[in-house]
Amino acid sequence: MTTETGYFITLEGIEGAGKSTVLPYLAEQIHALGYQVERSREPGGGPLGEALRSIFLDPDLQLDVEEELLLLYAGRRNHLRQRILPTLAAGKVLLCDRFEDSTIAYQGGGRGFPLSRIVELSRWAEISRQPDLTFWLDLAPELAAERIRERRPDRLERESIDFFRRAQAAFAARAAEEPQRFYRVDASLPLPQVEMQLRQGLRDRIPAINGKDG
Ligand code: T5A
Repeated sequence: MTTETGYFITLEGIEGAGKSTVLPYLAEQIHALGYQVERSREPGGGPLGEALRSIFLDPDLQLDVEEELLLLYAGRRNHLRQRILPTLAAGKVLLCDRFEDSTIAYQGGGRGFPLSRIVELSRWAEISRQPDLTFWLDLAPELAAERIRERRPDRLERESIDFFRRAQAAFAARAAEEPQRFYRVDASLPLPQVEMQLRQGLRDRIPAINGKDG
């Protein structure tokens, strides 16, 4: 590796936007730029987060938003300390399916929890590192719901279409506030065109190393 610190790259968007589908492609493209890549996800990623993920998504549990936030931030702190920061310090790319923008979209936008209190909790949990690049897979909630119609819904997927409209609006607001970090991808297009946009975003935002150009 020629870089001293790696890159933290996240994928965001509402359910069904295509994050899990494109993650392996994106990892390949990052590798082609000359980086070692580790994939991760939230909820999950670290040992504690993975254990909490099944609780968080359990459709048989009734959690209020405060309980959701406490689970998310316990897992996120552990993920950051034990996985994200060591990976970046080793000069690698950490590619993560969702991170804190999802909390702002779902618990903030979707559930209406005050943003200032999420920020306070994030500071308290010492979430000191934000992504360098965030691909926002932008897809209308109606189209996204259509794509995941067949599967058994987890706890969040049981929410109303209005919940996902509010989450979508929160992602759009984040992307507008931080254009230098966010890269919007039109996720309504066929997969090859979605992949083309991701490849372009990487080329625009992440320098190739070791003489490779992706
Ligand atoms: N959550 C998470 C919070 O509330 N707060 C937080 O802070 C965090 C971190 C995570 C849940 O937790 C919530 C958000 C979520 O509700 P999850 O299982 O990880 O749960 O859920 P998602 O990340 O949303 O995963 P999904 O599988 O639901 O969505 P994806 O990964 O975006 O979509 P994907 O890739 O599975 O694709 C869905 C379908 O669409 C097809 C795929 O083949 C698949 O069938 N598809 C396309 N079809 C046509 N054209 C394309 N371009 C397509 N791309 C994919």
